[in-house]
Amino acid sequence: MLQDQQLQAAELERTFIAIKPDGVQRGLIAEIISRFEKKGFKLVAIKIMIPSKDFAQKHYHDLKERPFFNGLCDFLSSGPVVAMVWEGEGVIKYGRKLIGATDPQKSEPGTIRGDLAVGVGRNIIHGSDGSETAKDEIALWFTPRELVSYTSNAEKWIYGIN
Ligand code: IDP
Ligand code: MG
Repeated sequence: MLQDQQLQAAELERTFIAIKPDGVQRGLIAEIISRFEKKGFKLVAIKIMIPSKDFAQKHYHDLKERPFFNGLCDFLSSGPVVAMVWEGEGVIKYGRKLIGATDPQKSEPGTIRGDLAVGVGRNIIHGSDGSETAKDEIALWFTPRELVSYTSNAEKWIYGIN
């Protein structure tokens, strides 16, 4: 059972999750949010926006040497994206588990990409891959005032605090 202080520290872990234009156009917003919400993670920021190509290039800057970089950035900026920050114990690593492998052909059934996507270039969702990227991506997509810190009534049932 986590003590109050540990819970506070755990709560501070945040990750950046985005539903890409294909997920939005395919009507999968609620389905994807629901998987994070039902797990017990807490939504602390959300907005819908169409990123510019320049913004997409910033988001994917780590991949700029890859042959698919240009097409990927064109795609991310081709329509509305739902940008979110989710909070919870282990949310960065477990969020990636919920999402599944990059190539939906290799994602396990039960994961978001495994259940809902087929092609690697249209894999519907993005999730930060580590604590540094999470920090950078949250700062790129959101201002500090857009991040809402609050206690959920469900937390004592999720973390076992009485
Ligand atoms: P991730 O989204 O699982 O973290 P990354 O390697 O960071 O995967 O790649 C970012 C995105 O670039 C992927 O989600 C996918 O949409 C796209 N991508 C990755 N590899 C390929 C590829 O081989 N061909 C086309 N698109 C790719
Ligand atoms: Mg990645």
